[in-house]
Amino acid sequence: MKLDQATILKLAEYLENCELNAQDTPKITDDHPEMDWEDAYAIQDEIKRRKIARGTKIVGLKCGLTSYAKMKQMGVDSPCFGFVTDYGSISDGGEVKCSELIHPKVEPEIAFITKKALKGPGCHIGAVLAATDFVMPGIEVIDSRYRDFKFDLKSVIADNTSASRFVVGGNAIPADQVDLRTLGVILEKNGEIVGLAAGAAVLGHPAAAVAALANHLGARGEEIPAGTLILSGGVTEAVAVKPGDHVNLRVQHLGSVSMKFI
Ligand code: OOG
Ligand code: MG
Repeated sequence: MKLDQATILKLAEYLENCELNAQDTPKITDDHPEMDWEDAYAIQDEIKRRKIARGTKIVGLKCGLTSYAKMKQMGVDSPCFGFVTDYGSISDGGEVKCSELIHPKVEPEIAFITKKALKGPGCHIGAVLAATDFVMPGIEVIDSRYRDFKFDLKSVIADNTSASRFVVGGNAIPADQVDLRTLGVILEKNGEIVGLAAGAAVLGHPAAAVAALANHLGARGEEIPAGTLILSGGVTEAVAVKPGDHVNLRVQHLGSVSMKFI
């Protein structure tokens, strides 16, 4: 760790307030270039602690920057991990208030729900599939607190990987009943196709993203508990949305899920 505890607490409070007040900021590494990976996750952990202390429930975990399309769009070269909250959970077909957000974008994702705990190191696709209860389609709304979505990996990890809102729905299908690599994914905005891909866009197999999360947590002495919702990461580039937009995601065999922006 390169930052002292007081700086970690201060940056967590600052970034969380940016989220809660829908206020953007230059990336935090501009003022703290010495920040390391441990500092970045320590800031994210402190944001989580603040939320829990205020009564917020953590309702799932997320993998980010797991597809080449996303890494290329954001100019980074490795995945990151974060969490999603109760107030971020939107019902299928539900509304997202843009006034609460800075510059929202949507991403099509495959969501996993576990039935057994997963713990790294050495977690692999097979272990993930064996521990998965079912998979579902999900749309994640990301809303980086950084001005114009300009960040580096450490800044975005500290900012809970741009997590904001999400919806899951459609059909809950056991993971062994579909080939998650060839699963077709179609993202539509206002009836037009804005993203097209197959599951393999996520690290060759979406379960590899969940394995990477388990290995990341394992290195910190933590695990993915049974019954956890995990967003495995945007399959295509993220697409900007504004009030009035309607977004629908269709995933082969898994049905569809949608949200409206007001
Ligand atoms: C970081 C979050 C990325 C995903 O699915 O790739 C993410 C960002 O692009 O702002 O959630
Ligand atoms: Mg995402």
